[in-house]
Amino acid sequence: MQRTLSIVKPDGVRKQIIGKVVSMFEEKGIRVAGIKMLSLTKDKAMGFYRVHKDRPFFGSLTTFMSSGPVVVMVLEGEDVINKVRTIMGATDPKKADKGTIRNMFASDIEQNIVHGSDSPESAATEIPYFFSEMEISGS
Ligand code: FUP
Repeated sequence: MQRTLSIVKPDGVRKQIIGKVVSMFEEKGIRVAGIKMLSLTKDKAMGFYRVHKDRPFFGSLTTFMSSGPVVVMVLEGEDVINKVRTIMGATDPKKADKGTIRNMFASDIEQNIVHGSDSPESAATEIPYFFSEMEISGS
């Protein structure tokens, strides 16, 4: 059993598709083990995306991520990291497969609705960035 960190980004919350995103994960047998809404400060967004700190889009991305509330989730299941990334689709919605979250709902490469950890190592740092053990219900 594997865990990953997913986020419905501020554009997803503004578009009122929190439920749709969660459903698309649950319909594939993925379990929600932790979930909450919060607003990221610019600093907290910069900390979360620190691996991208030298990229040209870092300032704009962290301003966007702190522009409104987000929903952070711990998702659980077999091979959940890869499954979630398949359901999300490619980072750039123009390249995302049909029927993926980003294909259906995202407007551009920055405002792309959803985040999912890209590896077990990322999940291991991203989950505790938002959740204490007490806030995660193991299956
Ligand atoms: P992903 O794992 O699909 O979320 O993609 P990355 O880790 O490569 O990028 C993280 C976030 O940075 C993306 F979700 C959106 C943003 N980004 C941009 O704004 N512009 C880019 O060219 C690439 C990524």
